[in-house]
Amino acid sequence: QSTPIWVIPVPSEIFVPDNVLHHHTHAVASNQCCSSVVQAIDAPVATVWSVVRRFDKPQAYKHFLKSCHVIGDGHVGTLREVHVVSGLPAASSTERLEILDDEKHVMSFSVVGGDHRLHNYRSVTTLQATAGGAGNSGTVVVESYVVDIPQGNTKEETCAFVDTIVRCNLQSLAQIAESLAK
Ligand code: A9S
Repeated sequence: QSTPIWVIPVPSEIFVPDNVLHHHTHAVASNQCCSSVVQAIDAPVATVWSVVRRFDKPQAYKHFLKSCHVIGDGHVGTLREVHVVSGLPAASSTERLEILDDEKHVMSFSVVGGDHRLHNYRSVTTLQATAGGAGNSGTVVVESYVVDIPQGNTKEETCAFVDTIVRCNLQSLAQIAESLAK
């Protein structure tokens, strides 16, 4: 049995207030890995949040997903089953809403099943207001995750795979929020 160690994967150059940082502090066992992706967006927090909070519609900005079916009322504990576009080593994923905080702008989900290799995946996404370009208000999104390292893969391979997906998702989120804010 391995004892989990606590990991804060957010780079220290990014200022994250303590009440937000504690959401990004994960218990990570030796068979798991943990990392984060940070994305600046030139749109107000409210605009970015309007996209992120839709647990029922992740395919709005996650282009690797082609459909989503929700079981539940949108509160914590709601499940969704997403289907994946072809070309990935996955077909579907069943995910549980863990946190949806409309005041603090924190959302979290965990993977509870499905046909893929990312077992026990859990991610947390937080939004913070910043001074954006030209005096407009902007947003910094931090998304951190922890996941089991699949059999036959290294920690580095696993993090590289997941970081790529999360980075694509957050770049797409930025594009959508920035066009909504125009
Ligand atoms: O959906 C997310 O926010 C993040 C990730 C890493 C999702 C990964 C994924 O849905 C695939 C895109 C299908 C890739 C899962 C759960 C497994 C994969 O292999």
